[in-house]
This record gives sequence, structure tokens and C-alpha cells, in this order.
Amino acid sequence: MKNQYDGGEAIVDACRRLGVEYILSSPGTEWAPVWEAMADQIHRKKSGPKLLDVWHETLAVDIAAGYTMATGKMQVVLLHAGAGLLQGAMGIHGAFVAGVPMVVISGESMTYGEQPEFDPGAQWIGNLSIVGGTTHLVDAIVKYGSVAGSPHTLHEAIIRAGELAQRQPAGPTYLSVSTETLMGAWTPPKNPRVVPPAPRVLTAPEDIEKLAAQLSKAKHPVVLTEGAGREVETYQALVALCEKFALPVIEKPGALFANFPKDHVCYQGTDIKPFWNDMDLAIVVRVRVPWYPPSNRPPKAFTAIVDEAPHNAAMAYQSLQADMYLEGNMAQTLRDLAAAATVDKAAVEARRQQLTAAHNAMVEKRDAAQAAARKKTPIDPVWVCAALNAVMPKDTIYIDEVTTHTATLRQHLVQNHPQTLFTRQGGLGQGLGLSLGLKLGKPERQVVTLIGDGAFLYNPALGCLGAARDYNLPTMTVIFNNKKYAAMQGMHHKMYPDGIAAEIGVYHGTHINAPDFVKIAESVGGYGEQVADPEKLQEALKRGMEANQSGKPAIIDVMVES
Ligand SMILES: Cc1ncc(C[n+]2csc(CCOP(=O)(O)OP(=O)(O)O)c2C)c(N)n1
Ligand SMILES: [Mg+2]
Repeated sequence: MKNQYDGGEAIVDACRRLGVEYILSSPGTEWAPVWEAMADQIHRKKSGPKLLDVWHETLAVDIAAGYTMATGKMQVVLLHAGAGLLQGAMGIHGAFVAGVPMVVISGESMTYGEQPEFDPGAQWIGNLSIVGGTTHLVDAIVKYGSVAGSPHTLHEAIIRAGELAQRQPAGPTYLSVSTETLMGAWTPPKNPRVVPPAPRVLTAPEDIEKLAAQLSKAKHPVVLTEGAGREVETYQALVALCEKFALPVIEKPGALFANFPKDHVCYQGTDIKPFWNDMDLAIVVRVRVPWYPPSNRPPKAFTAIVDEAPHNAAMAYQSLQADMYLEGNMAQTLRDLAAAATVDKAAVEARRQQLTAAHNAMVEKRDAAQAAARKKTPIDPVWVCAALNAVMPKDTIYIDEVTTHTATLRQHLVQNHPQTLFTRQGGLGQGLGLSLGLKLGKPERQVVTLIGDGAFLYNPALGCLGAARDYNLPTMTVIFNNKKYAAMQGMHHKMYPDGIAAEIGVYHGTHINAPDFVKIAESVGGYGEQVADPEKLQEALKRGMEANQSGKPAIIDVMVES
């Protein structure tokens, strides 16, 4: 048995130093040195990361992303060469857009059989090499990408990539590592360190004072948020601030997380229009595009943006229209603001009463719409939400990968707890992978992916179901099956309302002749059921949940109206 360490051990040990719990991978032969190091970890009973192999690279990246979203802890992803990197690029882009830290590493060969006594395999020269190296494949979708070119720099290069990924704005970093580097001898550091977490950066006291003065005098303040719920701490700090000052909270349509309790009187839905003209202070809490079109500035509001990294390098265009930025730790900024501003008791009480009345009217409308939706066939998506509200545990984690039904979900899924909603970001095809990562991070919680029939087919669905089975990550997938890409038809019609397609009823890019989703679940020993009768929906959801409780993944295929 070999007793000398190489680059494989350098990677695994760097993971130990960074506190990485999982290495997510879709395999390639260059990773034999890492497999050796993982075998050595078992053999010598050392502590360290677990290696999870899955059947598709998007899935590997998305499980890592979901786990980090659930726990706040960064993970490492190993992909195969340029090919695996390209397959994983969708997930890497999603993580970049969502600000999720991770270290992605892919391998390649440098010697193509020319090195005496070492043959990396003939596949590299013909099929797998990328001219100019792999880093430029991901240039636009990572924070930092480089080559770790020697076994002597590999360990520290990975640690640095991990530290970079976790600094604000957080996001994926990438390293290209050759087979030859991986197989070169490596000597572990004499005095290894545990890498510290990224420090908290605080908003300057004078900026807190400035915004506190605005809040103290504002007559019509409004809070707008899209992503406050990314951390439980920020969610809670926002609730405390809004309660103290009776601030109306508007969520951006298509908000990224559960940001505020939906049954709280301060919660005022997703429409800013009723507040637009009078609003004299807008506290914008992590919103990438506060107004739309972006330059459409509110007429009277002083606009303060609370976000650790408001200027988003993952976006091609942004126009924040702010009067001030508060870029320290968000939860602490919100707590400091609540402590620094003064409460005008009478004004705050008057506002609270107004908000309560408006909130109650909104809830009454919501409940009436849900009751009215119950009888409709095909099933009304509003009723799907009502059924989920009735059947699922209150802290269920939902992942949203629906398209035309997003607004309905946001309005009708009633969530009153943090970390109960996550949204797929970037392109379609990632919801199922994220759900597995979330389940891995929160095994005690029920996890449900809400997904369009079209979106489902963009996912590496078989790999997701296989990983759910193999790694005991049973989640439920509820398909909003309208047998089409409704978004395509809707947009075509909007662009050409009097066009030829509308005239003759021919829509390209719309129809889906889907496989049997029930059989797909069954193919991995999971539970599948199709539901067309609205009265049978709640029972079907319960059966899906029971299947999850017995360790099986479940697909509930709901026939909905468009
Ligand atoms: C990777 C990727 N390819 C294509 C698209 C374009 N696209 C956006 S929505 C959509 C249709 C989604 O269909 P479905 O999930 O059934 O939702 P519906 O439109 O029916 O509500 C498509 C193809 C995309 N966003 N991402
Ligand atoms: Mg559809």
C-alpha cells in the first residue's frame, strides 16, 4: 500500500481545513487520486468530507447549492474535465446569480501520453481537451477562476478559492487542476490551520444614524424585499423592525425566499402601486431590481438599499436608483436601525391600524379565491396551493420552479416561517437538484418541489430520483401539468396579438407530449400518482408525504389549467 500523499490528499485535506462536509461529484477518471484519499480517510478512520457521486453535473452543483442555502455552509464540487464543467455550467450560473458560495474544481490532462511511464488515457487528446484550458468556459459565471498548476500550490489554492467564494458578494469560484498535478507528491503543511469563516462587516454608525433620521420622520415608509429571507437572522430582524415601526412590507413578485410571515399584519402582498405616489421612504432589503423598468424611480421616496452586495456583477444591467447604500451585515443593519430610530407612538399606531385593515382585506380576498377554486376542473393552481396549505407541515420547504403560476404561488401559498421557500435561479432544470441539497441540509423537514411539466423535463430527473433513493433524500415533486410550455404561448400572443398564430390557433414552441411521470417515479422505487379530480388532491398529497416518510421519493402529477 502506498504511503505517500499526492494532490488527491491535498484536495481532501483542504476540504477538512475549510470545514467542507460534502464533496459533490459526477465522476471522471482524473479523480482517482481523490478516491484514493477518500479510501485512505476510511482506512485510517480520519474525519473529513463525505463524497457523494451523482449521475449528472448540474445535479452535483445544485445539491451543493441547495445544501449551502439550507445551512449557510460552503461545499466543494468535482466535475469531469471541460465536458463535466459544461454540463454543470447551468448550476454554476444559478449559484452565481443567487450568490451561493462553492468551490468548483475540474480536471484535465496535460501530457497526452507523452510522459514516460504515465498514461492518463487516450481519451484526453481526442475528445476531452479544451483549447486554451477550461477556465474561460466559466469566466462569465464565476467570481474567480484559475489554474492550480502544481501539487505544491494546490492545497493553498483550494483554501484561497474557498475563502474568496465566501467573501461578499459570495459566489462560486473555479479551479482547473490537471491529472499530473493531482498525481504529484504532496507534503501536508507542518502547522495546518482551520480556516476562519468570512468575518461580519458592519454598516458604519453614521449611515445607520442617517437612515434612522429618515425613518423617524417618514410619514409613508415602505419596506420592499426580494431576498431578506436568505438568512433566518435577517428574516427575524426584518420582522422586529417592521413590528416596531408598523412598516408595510411589499415582496417583489417572484421573491426569491420566504421573506416575511404572510399572516403578519405588516405583510401587504406584492403590489407596490397603492404605495407608489405617497411613499416618502423606501427601505429596499436585498432586491436586485427594485423598480421596473429599472429606472422608474418612485416620485417622492428617499431610497435606502440594505444589502451586503447590492451592485450585482452577475447581472448584465442594473439601475438601483438609490439615495444611500448600507452594505454591512444585513441582520445587524436592520437591528441597529430599529434601535437608532425614534418611534412616534401616535403615528405608528395609526399606521398599524391602517395596515391591519388592508392586510385583513387581502387575506379575506385570498381565502375567498381559494374556496372558489376548489371545484374547478382542470385543477386550479390556486386550489393546489390551498391543498398544500391544508395538508403539509407548516415548516415545509418549497422549491419553486413553476413559470406562469409563480404569481399564484406567491399569493396563495401561506408561509409563516423562515426558510420555507427557495427559488431556482438561472435557467430551468435545477429545481430537483436544489431540493435534494435542501433535504440533505434539513433532513427533518418535508421538502416539496413545485414544478411545471416543461421545467421538470429540463431537469436531470432520473439522476435526481436516483440520488434521492441512494442517499436517502426523499422529497415530493408536485408537477403543475398543463401539458405545455404555457409561457411560450403567452409571450407569442403578447407579441403578436393579431398575428397569424392567433388567427389560426397554431402555436409553436408550446406543446409537450410528456412521458408518464408516475412511471418515472416508479422506475426508482418511488411513489407516483396523477390527479385530475380537485376533490382527490389533498389525499394524493398525503400519500406522497407518507411515501417520503417511508424513505421513497414521490411525484404527484397534477393536471392543472393553464
Ligand atoms: C434552460 C432553459 N431553457 C429554456 C428556457 C425558456 N423557458 C422559460 S419558461 C419555459 C416553459 C416552462 O414550461 P412549464 O415548466 O411547463 O411552465 P408553464 O410555462 O407551462 O407555466 C421555457 C421553455 C429557460 N428559462 N431555461
Ligand atoms: Mg407547463
